[in-house]
Amino acid sequence: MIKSRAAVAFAPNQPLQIVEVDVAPPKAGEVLVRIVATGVCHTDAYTLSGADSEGVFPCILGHEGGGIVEAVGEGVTSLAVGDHVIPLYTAECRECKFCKSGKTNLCQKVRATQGKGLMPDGTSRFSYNGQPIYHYMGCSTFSEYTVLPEISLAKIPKDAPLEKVCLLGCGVTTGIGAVLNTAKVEEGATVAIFGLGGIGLAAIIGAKMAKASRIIAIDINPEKFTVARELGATDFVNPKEHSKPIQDVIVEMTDGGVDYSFECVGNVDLMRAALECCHKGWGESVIIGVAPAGTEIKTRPFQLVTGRVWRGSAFGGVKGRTELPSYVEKAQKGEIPLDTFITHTMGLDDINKAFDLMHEGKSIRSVVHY
Ligand code: NAD
Ligand code: AHE
Ligand code: ZN
Ligand code: ZN
Repeated sequence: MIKSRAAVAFAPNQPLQIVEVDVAPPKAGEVLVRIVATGVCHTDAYTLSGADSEGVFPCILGHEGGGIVEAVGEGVTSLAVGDHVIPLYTAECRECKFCKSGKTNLCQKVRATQGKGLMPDGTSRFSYNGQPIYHYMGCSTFSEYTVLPEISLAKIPKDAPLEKVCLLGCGVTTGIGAVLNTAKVEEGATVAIFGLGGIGLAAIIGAKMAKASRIIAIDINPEKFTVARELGATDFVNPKEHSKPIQDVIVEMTDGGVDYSFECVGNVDLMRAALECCHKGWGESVIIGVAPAGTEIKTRPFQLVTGRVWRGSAFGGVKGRTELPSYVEKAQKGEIPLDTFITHTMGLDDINKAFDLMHEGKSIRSVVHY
């Protein structure tokens, strides 16, 4: 057992408590990682709010980290002590039906236990005062030390700054990947992006990389438009400034609708708007936002009959162990401006501030340094 400082979510809707937890050594196929830095994603806030059907408490949240391998369990071959890694909430075993399909990044090897807040053997490596604490999304990066399956870690070059490339563990990769892998936006296409947080702004980068001709940035917080413009958005729409449905506004702006749209908020009404602002015959809408348990999407089936397509994207369709190193390389070359996303940094003791800033609409990403 080692001691680790961690921000524990003891119950939904309560501030995280910074305590010293016990971390058990990695079992076979597992790796102990010292987290150097972690971003705070809206999904952490979503689970903390109690709206996540898979949310279990007490748990250690966090899934956007960067760290260094501290110890490896029996049989671990692809990683060694000292390697730099990014935890993956979407594992890549390379041998399950999903990994072998060539059609998805959604490896299922450890997904069932991960969704229950447990390691693949059905137990937790974390405890506090002798009581087990649940893992989260297979990552739990809000603990200085965490244990993950070997297949849930992407090895990255040692010269990549962990306090920046941690953002590639979720938000930035998700937004870029949704545009390039899921939608496969082509040169000259028109794109609408709903929600300009870490995910939506990264989707703008993806759209720019794909050479989209028009990138329409939509948010109810106009303060987000400055960075959106910096990253390449061409048009800016605040739904609060329009009396008609926002899909109608976008359809009028684009001679019938956009080629691609991305919902990066997690609001089912906005998901409908994002679908319905797509062009008849071919427009495709990608749902990235995570909506609360119990909510459902709706539209007239006619929208789909007349050629619009509704898709979803998890972690941008990216296979983490294989593809994440190339994202790190792009960030290293300056092709992915991670600094633009990091509006705040703080120590673990101040992690609750990161949630406040997110809810107040003041941050893009807060990065916690251990
Ligand atoms: P964020 O809080 O940083 O950003 C959300 C943005 O949406 C804010 O700028 C906010 O002002 C805007 N917004 C809120 N309501 C709006 C509305 N009605 N119309 C337009 N804009 C609105 O969040 P984030 O970290 O960027 O995450 C966005 C969503 O993506 C969340 O639901 C998160 O859970 C989800 N997510 C999904 C994946 C995935 O793999 N599918 C990965 C990461 C995050
Ligand atoms: N437990 C949640 C699942 C939410 C969800 O869809 N998560 C995304 C990643 S969000 C990262 O910020 C995802 O990868 N989904 C695919 C998967 O296998 O979970 C709920 O709502 O039930
Ligand atoms: Zn996330
Ligand atoms: Zn797999």
